[in-house]
Amino acid sequence: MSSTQQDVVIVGAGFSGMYLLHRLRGLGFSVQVFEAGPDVGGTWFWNRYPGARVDVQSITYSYSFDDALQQEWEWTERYAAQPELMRYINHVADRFDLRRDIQLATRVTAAHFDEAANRWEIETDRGSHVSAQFCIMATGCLSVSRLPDITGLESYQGDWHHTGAWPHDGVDFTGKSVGIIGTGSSAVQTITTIAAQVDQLTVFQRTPNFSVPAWNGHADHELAQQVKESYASYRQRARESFAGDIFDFSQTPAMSVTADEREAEFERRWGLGGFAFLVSFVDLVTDPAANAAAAEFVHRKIREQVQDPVVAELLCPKDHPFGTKRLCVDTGYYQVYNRDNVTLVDVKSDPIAAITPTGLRLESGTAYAFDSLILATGFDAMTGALFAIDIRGRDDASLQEHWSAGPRTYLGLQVSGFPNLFTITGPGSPSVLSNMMVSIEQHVDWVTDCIVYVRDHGLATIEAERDAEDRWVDHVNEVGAATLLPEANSWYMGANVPGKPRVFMPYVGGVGAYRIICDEVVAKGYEGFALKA
Ligand code: NA7
Repeated sequence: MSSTQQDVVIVGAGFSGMYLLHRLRGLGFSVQVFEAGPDVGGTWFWNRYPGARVDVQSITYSYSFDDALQQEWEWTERYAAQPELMRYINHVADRFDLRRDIQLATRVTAAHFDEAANRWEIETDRGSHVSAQFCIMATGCLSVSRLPDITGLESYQGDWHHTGAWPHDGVDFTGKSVGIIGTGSSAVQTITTIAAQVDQLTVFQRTPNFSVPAWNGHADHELAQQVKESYASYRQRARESFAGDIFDFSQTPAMSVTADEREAEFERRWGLGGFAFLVSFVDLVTDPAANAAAAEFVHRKIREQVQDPVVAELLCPKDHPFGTKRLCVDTGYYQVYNRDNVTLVDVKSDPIAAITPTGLRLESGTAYAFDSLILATGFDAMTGALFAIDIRGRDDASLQEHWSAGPRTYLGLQVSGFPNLFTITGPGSPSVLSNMMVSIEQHVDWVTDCIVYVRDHGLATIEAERDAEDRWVDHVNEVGAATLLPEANSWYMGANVPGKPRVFMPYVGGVGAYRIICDEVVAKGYEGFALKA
């Protein structure tokens, strides 16, 4: 049992934890990072399933904090694949000499606030104990993978893998029959990538998702050069935007233009690729008529691409409004179903009853056999990684109790009753609705400046006030309720985890507007936070 004193403990060495370490160390703080994985990278380390790729263009989905880094790094593809992201992450870790303060393969199990000492007492599964003034949860929003609540997995004789905890050395599916459960983003990327490799692929779909084309390809070096020449203003535009990305967010209501004009704009956006389609008009996720028009356009695209009309209909999402579950971004997903070796099975009308030694069985009794099973069944999003740690604040109260009816934060940054504890891209912040890199950098900068403020003013603690937290939670709910987003059974709503409170967790006010709010809070002397000497 080793015991040390630090200024700051950071939990997690993904994009957030790494940048936090870099900033805080540069400001003279002693910092210890704990990372559960055997290497840095967080979510990108684990999600190494076939075809794993970022859905935001890499010239935008990258660190902006160091100009030399962003000038020198060359992305090879428009949307970087996981191996390239890992090369980037490792390059950053080496370039900024981060590894010496990161203890790998060490899971933080508990973080308890000692009120008498105003310090966090942190325990790990390796028996180490650290006392720190500040504790920062850089634990990721999609970092706890979720196995489906289907019986019989332990009886399955083939090999099975969850996309979010993929074997480091990969899996060779050549010549194998493979079953995959799930049709979210991870499944869409996996299916598209392995379809040509496997002998037979059976896709078990409960809910079809809307997917738009990425039009991925080699990086456009001329464009990259242009961006680099004005990277500062490019990054600034992303920071001030709604989603932290550089695309033209339309201000036009969809129903204010003619049907032909609407069609032309949808078509143009479809051609641009990626999330640009989601903001073709200002009101796609607020006005039901606008939403229906977008859904109808995508349905038509699906029917055009899929030859078998029965399969095409099954692939058309009809049980939730367009854009209310995370939009998938694909490279030839729908066409995959034209292949002879790919079969789509609807497990909404005939649910999976059990996983069997050879495959799985549906409630109707229909059985499927396959050599390998892929579980693309998602994550306990946003709160899962925090609840995996026994976090206790004042009066020994646990975070889990405080959040029993859904997460409650002030600005997604702090929780009342938990002084000097911060969450990076926590619930109640734009996080998963945005380009995560922009939101991560904003939170890291805000938290770092806050810790400097506490130090420079000789303070002991900073803590969200209960009132401020209540008001923020109301605001997050109000903004969410003004959209169609709460209608879907999405992981944003906690709906994918049985028993999880049904609450719209991220803040949908936009990253630009949110940043202004956070900055104003600081300008008003950390309004809504109690500062104690
Ligand atoms: P998602 O988007 O949560 O997708 C999980 C999928 O697994 C989804 O299609 C689920 O269907 C399906 N699922 C889960 N449990 C079952 C059972 N029991 N039976 C059948 N199907 C099931 O996770 P992803 O990993 O794809 O993506 C997560 C995020 O990572 C993504 O949004 C991006 O932000 C990156 P359901 O919809 O619940 O009917």
